[in-house]
Amino acid sequence: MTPDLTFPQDFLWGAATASYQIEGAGDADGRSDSIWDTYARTPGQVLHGHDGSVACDHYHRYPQDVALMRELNLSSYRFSVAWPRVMPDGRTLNPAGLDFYSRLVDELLEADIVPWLTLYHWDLPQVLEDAGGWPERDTALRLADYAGAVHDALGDRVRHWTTLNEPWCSAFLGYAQGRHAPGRTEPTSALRAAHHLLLGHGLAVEELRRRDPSLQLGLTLNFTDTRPLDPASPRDLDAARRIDGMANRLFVEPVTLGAYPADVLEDLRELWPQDLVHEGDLATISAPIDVLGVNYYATQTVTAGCDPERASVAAAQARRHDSPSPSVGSEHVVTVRRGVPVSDMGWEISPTGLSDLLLRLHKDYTGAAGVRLYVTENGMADDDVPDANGYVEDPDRLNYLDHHLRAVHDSLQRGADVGGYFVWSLLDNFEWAWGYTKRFGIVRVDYDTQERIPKASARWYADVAGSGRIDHNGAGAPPE
Ligand code: PNW
Repeated sequence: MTPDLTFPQDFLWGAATASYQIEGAGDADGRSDSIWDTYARTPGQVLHGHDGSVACDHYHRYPQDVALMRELNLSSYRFSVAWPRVMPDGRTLNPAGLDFYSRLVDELLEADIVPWLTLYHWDLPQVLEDAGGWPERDTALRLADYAGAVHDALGDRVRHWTTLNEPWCSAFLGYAQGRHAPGRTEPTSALRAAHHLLLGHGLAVEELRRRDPSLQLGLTLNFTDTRPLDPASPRDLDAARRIDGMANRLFVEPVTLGAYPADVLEDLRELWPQDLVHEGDLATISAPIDVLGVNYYATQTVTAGCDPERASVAAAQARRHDSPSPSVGSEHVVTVRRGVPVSDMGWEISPTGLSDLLLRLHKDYTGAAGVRLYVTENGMADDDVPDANGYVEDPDRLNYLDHHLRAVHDSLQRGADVGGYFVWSLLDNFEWAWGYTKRFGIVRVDYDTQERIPKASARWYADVAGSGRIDHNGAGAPPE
């Protein structure tokens, strides 16, 4: 029999969402377009032409959604603020838009749920993209102003502030690969975007810290555990080093160590703009934080595609994806399928990747500085079929959550400082380029009626969140 796994008393049990993915109310109360409105309206970008104009209609249904969170025993809720609601022209405050978040925060506090606020989860006001977007340094300054304005309104009630969600996606999916808004395919602009996102994070931290030194501040990064296809091949080892460098270290190192990784700058030698980093930027980017948010979904296996067989895999993949690589400077590296179980996104499921990652981050980056790790996203897209009542049995998702929570517990026992876990996502929602075709929710949303129906995984998670422990209730064997 597997023993019960008990988590620390103060461990936060949460669920996460993001503004554009759930709110809808695209033009309510003075909101302007974000880059995702524009991108979704561009034919061929989002599957089936879906967009976020209605989504889960959370903007109007938030009291019901907070009641649901309470039923699920959540102790925290991670949400993001839509910049184009708060500053429709990118600069001037729109009190009507900001007020939505004030009402939401009050509702959460009333329900005894800790608000965990993210300032930027990808919905840049279109006007700021029209002025050049993240490749422009000024956008970083705008983020800091926006952070200050949101703090003026909510700082008396919100203690946990995340500046950015997954700047890797914003920079490289948005500006290099073009698979996310704003859909640009300009490798150098993507590098500029990456630096300015990080600079914006640092400036926002400074702005918030000035206002209230006691806030819990941080950012959320996405990490992919990256392995070489052939660990004996120097070229595959180099491929894994490069992808780990671009996806993981390019972001975590400037923030926690105050320097870009030297090997990555070397890989990017011909692309990295020499005028990009100004004196003092790295000091700003490495302004002390309290929290590092970790979004984790999958492992990936990479190869340099050197021998003919692998080169043909690479070519076939490139044809399938029909879009440039997000791995600027390492376009020759390809991800290969190992035949391990995958989610509905095709992402390789590996709970041990999460425990290894948390330990690595604690040891190499955050432990010594007393920065606490939180898993700010983890979850699984699953193509569940509802029964006649709309109820979904989702054993694969339930297993996924179970095994990843065990991995978190394991990392705690091995010394990592992990303060909480947020499942992605509370609700089925607008899954970016995939529209509504991928369902990550522990709660099913019927997009015709906007009815919310907790899935089996939500009931299971409510038990875990309520008791603070996982007991062995029939979940299957871990995939690895
Ligand atoms: C994250 N990739 O996105 C986001 O923070 C969420 O908004 C999103 O819904 C969730 O994960 C599930 O996708 C990612 O292609 C999107 O590597 C794409 C990638 C990674 C993360």
